[in-house]
Amino acid sequence: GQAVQQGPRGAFIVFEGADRAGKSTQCQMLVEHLQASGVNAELWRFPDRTTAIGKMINSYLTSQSEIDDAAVHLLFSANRWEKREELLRKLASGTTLVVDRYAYSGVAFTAAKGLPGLDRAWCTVPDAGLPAPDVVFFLSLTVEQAAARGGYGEERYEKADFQRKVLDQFQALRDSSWRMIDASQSIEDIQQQLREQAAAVVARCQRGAAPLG
Ligand code: T5A
Ligand code: NA
Repeated sequence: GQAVQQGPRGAFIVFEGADRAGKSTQCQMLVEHLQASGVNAELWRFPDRTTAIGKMINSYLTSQSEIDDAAVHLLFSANRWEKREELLRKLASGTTLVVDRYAYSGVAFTAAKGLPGLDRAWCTVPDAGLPAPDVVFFLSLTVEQAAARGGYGEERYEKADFQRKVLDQFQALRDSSWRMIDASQSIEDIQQQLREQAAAVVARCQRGAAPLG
């Protein structure tokens, strides 16, 4: 159904960045800070591994299953589409959503594979029409800095060569909603900058930003 907006809407805040940049750490801290400041806020993440589609994605990422590259790309996108209505409803009802990864990751990771036919243009099509975030905090960290942080984990895309290609793809996706954050700083320094920038976005939405959808 169509989301009906009564009061001011919540802010739609997305975190992006390569693996190990500290997205989940910062998202968690930001949501707790917003809640403590009296802002109605929720933490979301993509992939949402709890749905039926999300379980297929999880099994792919942990190499328990093989899925065709185009097909898994569409599953990542479908995983966002299946949450679209709830996302719009929450925002319309005044809840601010802090979202750990979104469609930019979807495009960057598949396009980084460099497969014939699956170029960036093809990769962006399935996500066209999803709500656009108010702001994207891009946590910027080089592959070398990520490696110094203890390296990558065991999941499918966590390899240095591939991560370099992902970072190149992200560069090409950057738009006016992006705020670049130097993720090599301390956790506390990054969080401080995020709190200031997020507060401005939340205030802008409270003053009456246009509804999303
Ligand atoms: N994917 C995702 C697609 O292919 N298509 C899609 O459409 C989407 C949405 C899973 C994979 O799916 C791909 C991208 C991914 O490869 P995920 O579940 O978000 O995505 O990945 P995770 O493995 O959970 O998270 P990341 O590896 O991306 O790590 P984070 O969240 O960036 O980093 P975080 O916070 O877990 O921190 C990593 C480590 O660094 C330390 C932390 O303590 C932790 O040990 N750390 C710091 N150390 C020093 N200084 C700092 N400032 C630090 N901040 C954190
Ligand atoms: Na994460």
